[in-house]
Amino acid sequence: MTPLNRILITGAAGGVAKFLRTGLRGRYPRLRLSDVATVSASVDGEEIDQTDLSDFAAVMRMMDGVDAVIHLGALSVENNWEAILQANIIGTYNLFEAARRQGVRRILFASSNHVIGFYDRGKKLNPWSPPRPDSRYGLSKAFGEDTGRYFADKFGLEVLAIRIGSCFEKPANARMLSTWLSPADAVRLVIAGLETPNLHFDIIYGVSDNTRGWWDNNGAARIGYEPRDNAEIFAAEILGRAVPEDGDAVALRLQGGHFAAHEFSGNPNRL
Ligand code: 15L
Repeated sequence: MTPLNRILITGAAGGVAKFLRTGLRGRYPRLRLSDVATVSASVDGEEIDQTDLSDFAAVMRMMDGVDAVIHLGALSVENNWEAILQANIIGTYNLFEAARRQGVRRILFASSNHVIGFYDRGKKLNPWSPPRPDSRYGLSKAFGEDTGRYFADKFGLEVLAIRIGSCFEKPANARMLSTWLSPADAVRLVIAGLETPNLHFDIIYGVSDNTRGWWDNNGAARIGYEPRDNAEIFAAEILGRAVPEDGDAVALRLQGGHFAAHEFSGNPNRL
């Protein structure tokens, strides 16, 4: 594989991008950091770009000279349809289309566990379990995964969809003892995704090696991702709290937690 010169990170002002920006610094000659919001000043090798992903001409300019993309740019929680449509649906399509036209080789698409958020917590899922989106946000991430598969099959882009669990400094509640992706594992995962030699289209879970994990992530080995962290070191502290996780019966039952419970109506028995 020819060396990667310029990597583009969209959504560069967000939390996950901040972990990656630090973790990837110095590994590739150039990191182009793009967001619709202001991204803080660059250090050597970093290029700052401000692009609204729903503006195709701007996305084409952003993509110029890029070898691989880490596509984090999106609304990262539930929102109204119009907002999700512009940022996550049209924005993602524009990103793939501009990448194809500009000859980008590889895209890592930041998907989310909310693609499968309507499954019960006990259910062991693999990446090919049928989607059960728990929100308009989760639905947009399912669209992004399918968009990646389409561009891989049709045009030969190399695409990895990473279904991120909960990527934060520490797990915040009992649910995240299962879904946590540590910042260091996020960096390991992205490096593996960028550098694995044989990729057509794949989906893997972006999760650490959590004792209470819900997902079969054996496919991670295919791309050389070996998580080293485990949320269990936080279990005693979190489970010892008076309320280890807040939420109603639907939130506490389903993998998607609050995202699944938000706007839920009717009888939970139908699930
Ligand atoms: C996500 O997809 C969100 O972007 C993030 O804010 C968290 O809520 C995470 O999922 C999660 O499920 O914990």
